[in-house]
Amino acid sequence: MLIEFKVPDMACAACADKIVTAIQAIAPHAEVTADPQTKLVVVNSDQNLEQIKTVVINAGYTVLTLFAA
Ligand SMILES: [Cu+2]
Repeated sequence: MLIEFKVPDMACAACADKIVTAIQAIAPHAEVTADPQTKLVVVNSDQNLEQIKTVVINAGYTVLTLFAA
């Protein structure tokens, strides 16, 4: 499943790393890209959308879901 969402408060590379690490903690095999410039996070994983959202929120960020398929 490909999930794309915006994280408007992802300000820098450290934020991006934190988000990627948080997602990979529950989905070790997920392909995750996080771009602080565009604020876009793309996750390719079998992990449930709500669980991915929850870990990003728990890491201290805001999640705006754009697309999941
Ligand atoms: Cu940052």
